[in-house]
Order: sequence, then structure tokens, then C-alpha cells
Amino acid sequence: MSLDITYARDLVAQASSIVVLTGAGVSAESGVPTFRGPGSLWKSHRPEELATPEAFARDPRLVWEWYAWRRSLVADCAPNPAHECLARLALDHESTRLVTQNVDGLHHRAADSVAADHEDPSRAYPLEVHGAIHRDRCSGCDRRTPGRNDIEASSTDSLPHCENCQSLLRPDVVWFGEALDSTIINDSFEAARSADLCLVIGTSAVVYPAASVPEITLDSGGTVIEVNPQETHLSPRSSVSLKGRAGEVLPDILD
Ligand code: BJW
Ligand code: ZN
Repeated sequence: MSLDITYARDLVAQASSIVVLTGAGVSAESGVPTFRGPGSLWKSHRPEELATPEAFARDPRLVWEWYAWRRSLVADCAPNPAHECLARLALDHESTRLVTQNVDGLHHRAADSVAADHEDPSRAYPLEVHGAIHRDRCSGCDRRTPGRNDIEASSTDSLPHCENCQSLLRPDVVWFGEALDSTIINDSFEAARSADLCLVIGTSAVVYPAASVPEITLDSGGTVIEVNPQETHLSPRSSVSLKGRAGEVLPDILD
């Protein structure tokens, strides 16, 4: 076992309160594409060009086509050992809070399967700071409803509309320039402030305000463990930066 892994295991064992920030990389081994870097293009569009209210206003059919594709892709994916380890950590370690930027619902599904029927899985449900891809939100009255997996996005006419006010529905996710749910992001910041350890798993940590989570723990005197195959701007500020895949590294430090 490497010295870094041993050190990371010690930090986890000694921590009294842990906050975990995850990003797209934690779901990469489940087959969900990341946003930046190799494999992130969809039909030659960059995700950053589609995940905006301006893109939806300009071409809702194109944006829905992308989200419909991603919704059905995620429905066919399963949680991987990284999601499962983090769910176990949250269930076993009372003062652990999971915060995810992911909209894929895989942390939620891992919590349900790890807790099975003898534990309360909700302790391992993450704060989903960027929303959930499987929910719709009305662009008129804001009503949230479960999303369908069979969105027909080949023409504007077939896009889904609200049963309440007939406005166009959109995926219930947070796009660039949109405010995050204030309760969810404030709870995340509070968890970061009271944590003596922040695990940062599979995120480039460039998108704010979510990227403030490890910064808040550091500013409050805590430490950071990063798990990512690539160097990020957070690596030099981390006590341990484990360069590897989440599904392989996390079982080594958490189980
Ligand atoms: C592996 C791996 C393996 C691979 N194992 N690892 C402060 C400073 C500068 C800018 C701003 C600021 N505050 C706000 C801004 C603007 C903007 C922003 O942050 N821009 C920066 C990019 C410059 N932020 C916003 O606009 C936010 N809104 C806001 O601030 O509103 C203010 C407001 C207030 C009041 C009224 C109105 C407005 C909103 C941000 C919303 C982001 N939304 C998205 C899309 C969500 C929906 C969807 O999924 O479609 O969220 S963008 C996209 O990026 C998505 C992600 O959650 C997010 C983060 O990406 P993530 O997870 O880090 O993925 P990647 O691909 O970048 O990285 C993956 C990593 O995994 C890589 O490092 C790999 O190496 C690694 N990896 N395989 C472990 N197996
Ligand atoms: Zn409506």
C-alpha cells in the first residue's frame, strides 16, 4: 500500500466530520460522460454551450435532444464502487455529508442499494447542488414533476409542456448563470465549514459556487483529500492528491 493511501486512510479515520464533493468523474466508470476533456463532446457541441438558459431560449429542441439522450443513457447506467463506498461512508459515519454536482442520481441509487431494507438510506442521499436530470421543471410556473424517459425531441412541437400552465418544460438542472437552490448550497457550505476533512472526488473544481466547498473547509482549518487521475488547481492545496480512478482508489481508502 502506498504512503499516500495510508496517509489518506489515517485522515479519514481521525476525522470527526467529513464533507464529500463529487463531480462527473465519480460517474465516469459507470459510463456517464464528463463535461470537460476527452469524450465530452456531443454531436460536436461543447456541454458548456448547451447548459445555458440562452441555448434553451434559442433552440429548445436541440437542448432537449441532448438531455433526452443523457436521460436515457443515465437510466441504463448503474452506480459503481465509488458511489457505493461513499454511501457506506455516509451511513457508517454519522457526521458525513455528500454534496454532488452530478445530476445523474447515481449516489441516490447507491444509497438505496447499500442500505437495502435494514437502514435509512436518506442519510446517504447527497445534496444535489445542480439539480436532477430525471425531473422536469416548468419554465412558466416552476412546478417540478418526474421527467419522462421517452421525450420526443425530433421537432419543437413534440417537446413536453406543463399540465398546469401549458408552458414548455425543461430539465430540473442548474445552467450557467442561474442561481442554485439557496437552501441546498447553504447547507453544503455549512457542512464544508464544520468539516475537518473534505474529500474531493472526480471534479475539475472550476464551476462556482460548488467549487467553494473545499475552499471553505480549507479556510476553516480543515484538510482536503483529492481523488482524480488529472492534476487540478486544487491539487497543490490538498494534503493528499491521489492520482487515480475513483472506483479503484476509494475502496482502498474507505473500506
Ligand atoms: C475522474 C475519473 C475517474 C475522470 N475517477 N476522476 C466565481 C468565479 C468565476 C465564475 C463564477 C463564479 N461564480 C459563478 C461563476 C459563473 C459560473 C462558473 O462557475 N463559471 C466557471 C466555469 C468559470 N457559475 C454559474 O453560472 C453558476 N451560477 C451562479 O453562480 O449563479 C449566480 C446567480 C446568483 C443569483 C441569481 C442568478 C445567478 C451555475 C453553475 C451551473 C453549472 N451547471 C452544470 C450543468 C448542470 C446540468 C447538466 O448536467 O447538464 O453543471 S455545468 C457542468 O459543470 C455541470 C457540472 O456539475 C459542473 C462541474 O463539472 P465537473 O463535475 O467538475 O466535471 P468536469 O468534466 O469538469 O471534470 C471531471 C473530472 O473528473 C476531471 O477532472 C477528470 O480528470 C476527472 N475524472 N475520470 C475520478 N474515473
Ligand atoms: Zn407550468
